[in-house]
Amino acid sequence: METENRVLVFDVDGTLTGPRRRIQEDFARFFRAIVQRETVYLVSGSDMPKLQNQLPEWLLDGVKGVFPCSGNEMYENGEVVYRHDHEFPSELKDFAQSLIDASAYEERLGNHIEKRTGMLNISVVGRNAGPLEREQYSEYDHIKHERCDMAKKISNKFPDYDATCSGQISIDVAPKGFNKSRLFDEMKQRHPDAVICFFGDNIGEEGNDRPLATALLKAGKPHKVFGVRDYTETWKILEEDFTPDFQLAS
Ligand code: M1P
Repeated sequence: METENRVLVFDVDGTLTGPRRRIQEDFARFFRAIVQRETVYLVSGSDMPKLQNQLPEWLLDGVKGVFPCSGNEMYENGEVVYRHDHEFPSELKDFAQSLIDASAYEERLGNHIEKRTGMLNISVVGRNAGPLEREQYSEYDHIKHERCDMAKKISNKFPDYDATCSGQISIDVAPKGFNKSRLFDEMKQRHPDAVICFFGDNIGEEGNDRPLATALLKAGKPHKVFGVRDYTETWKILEEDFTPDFQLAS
């Protein structure tokens, strides 16, 4: 299969970078060749300012398109192509706040409910947490499963919304369908005959990469989904399987 007949879509946090961390220099150097050779798109729960902190300009401008806010925004060559926003009911925000208030986790660092295009990001420790505070909350969450419990409560109480516990410290909430699966239609329109290869670290049941992974696997084409643990695994797969003469198995 010709390389121009495949499209590579990458999640960012946990797939190309550490959670909310800048891309590693050595991986960025390697990844540059992929961006130059392949048709590459990025998708992230984060908004554009966060992505600009994590990724160099050449990468954001060099890929075919960037889909921040779980695909509720699209950028091409640094310009906005679309924004699909949503007005969230105050009952939902109040309920999220009540869950935050009820948490036994003591440290609260501010910015607990962040409005992004078409989604809310909710965090008990708060988005102002630095790397150490993130690690500490993440350890607590691994033991208590607090985020997934909160996500289930939100989804149960507001059945028109999905709550996913991806990332390290937060939950994303969006109306049903306002998720990364939006990319599937966009890719089909732009590259109708291409095989789409998606790399994400959160393809599990509650993960925010799941809707796109499911859409691809249901489509009946030889699309590929690569669930990765971190960027080093993404790197390994790209090195091993995406050499210039790599043939996608059908
Ligand atoms: O891309 C995964 C997640 O990355 C961040 O999560 P956290 O801050 O919890 O590590 C957020 O941008 C989140 O929206 C996103 O889904």
